Amino acid sequence: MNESKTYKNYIGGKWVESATGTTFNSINPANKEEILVKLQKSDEKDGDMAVDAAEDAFEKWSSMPAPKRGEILFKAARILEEQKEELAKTMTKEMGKILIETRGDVQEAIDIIKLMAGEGRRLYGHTTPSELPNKFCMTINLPVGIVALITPWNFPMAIPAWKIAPALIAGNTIVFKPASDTPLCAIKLVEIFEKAGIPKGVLNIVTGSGTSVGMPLVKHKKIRGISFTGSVETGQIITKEAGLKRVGLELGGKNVIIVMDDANIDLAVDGAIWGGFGTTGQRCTAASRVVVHEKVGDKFTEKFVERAKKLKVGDGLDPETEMGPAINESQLKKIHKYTEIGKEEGATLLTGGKILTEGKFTQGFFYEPTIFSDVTKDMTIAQDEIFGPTVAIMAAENLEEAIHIANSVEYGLSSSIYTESINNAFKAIEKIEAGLTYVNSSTIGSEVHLPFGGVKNTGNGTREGGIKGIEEFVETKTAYIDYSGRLQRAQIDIE
Ligand code: UN1
Repeated sequence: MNESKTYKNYIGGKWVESATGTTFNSINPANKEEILVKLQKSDEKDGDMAVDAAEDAFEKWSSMPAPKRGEILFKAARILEEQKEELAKTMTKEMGKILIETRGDVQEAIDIIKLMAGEGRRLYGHTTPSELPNKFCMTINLPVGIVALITPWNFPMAIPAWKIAPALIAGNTIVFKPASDTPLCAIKLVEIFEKAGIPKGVLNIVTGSGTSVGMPLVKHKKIRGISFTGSVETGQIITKEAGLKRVGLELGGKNVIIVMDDANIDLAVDGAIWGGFGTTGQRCTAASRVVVHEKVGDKFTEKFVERAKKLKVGDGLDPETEMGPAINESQLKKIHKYTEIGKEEGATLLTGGKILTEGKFTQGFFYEPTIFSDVTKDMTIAQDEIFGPTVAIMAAENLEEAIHIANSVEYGLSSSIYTESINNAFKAIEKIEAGLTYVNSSTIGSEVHLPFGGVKNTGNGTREGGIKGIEEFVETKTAYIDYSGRLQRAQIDIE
């Protein structure tokens, strides 16, 4: 990779420098000395320019038949497929997660783009009988307008694609503001859409911080919709600042795995390792709590800790590595702060709990896979989203208590239960307060054609993925067509 390369914003079909004339670095979290590229440090003016470009492009794009828009999406998916390996490597360098996971991230982007491309031939509205004769009633889906998409660093291509693809197929034009930790992946995605033939101004990207460029977009009068994935705090600010714009939020999680006494313990351990330490625990769907039936607590804990101790931490590009670094220094410090809090509050640290600083770890943001036991539901480590490789084990006497613990948090994104009992499984599906419940698999690994999102403080009710994922980006128009040739008054001329 060319280390000195500077990437520009993409506005109105042109790669342009920021009005600020300044740049920032994207670095490798496995080696902070390695500057990957430089990006534009944009501000409000750049955002305004991007909004104007999106406005200019709107009429033409929204008038293009949706199946035709779909063709461009299909082409983008094909280019992504061709470049999958290269993109995965770039992503591992920029974000840190291991190669099999970054390949999965690119694949998730491919899948959602294909799904939404196909939606171009559906975008179903509905028809329904009228209460009056010779009258036809239907709904159609129209675009919201210019939308701002603000995305996180943990899924640098998949999450932007979850938002870009449905927004495009529905006929919206976009200003995309990616996370400052992974702007290169975002630029690569936009380059692919450019190659696929997206008309100028339809998809614009501005890189820079949330405060300098994200927030002005949130407040911008011409923006009609905002889709944001990130922290609860930022989600709350967006809700306040967005006024009456349509807002889609996908915020934090404090996801639980329940392990029942009849569970296949080895399978549950596999799930807890994958859910707790995959992506270094930096997923909103990470399994940061495991509630174990007291009858199998010791057995599960022993096996889980043994496996966690063996996990190979390192640079995600090394095929031997099983867990990469944290994204940046402040995240690393935050993870460690929670270890200190866990100890202070009386939880038992079973393994991990240290920042790795020796040898190959000196240049990166590495942390040990960390497990606490004797955690009670009100402890800070059982409540707060840590976004790191830290798992809290809690004990429960029975399913009712396990579900009560599961629901004792402000979040409600993902959840899982390991059990061989169909009764336990269905009770958990019904009673756990979460947008997703997995049975006999971990809390992570949603598929793009099903809805994704959560309850409580995890969001505001919108869902991404699947057919529901389009709802965030369409306005429903209701149309009545009266072919009676006379005045027919609803509710009045009904005899
Ligand atoms: C996220 O962490 O924000 O199910 C999304 C999963 C992934 C998506 C995670 N497909 O874990």
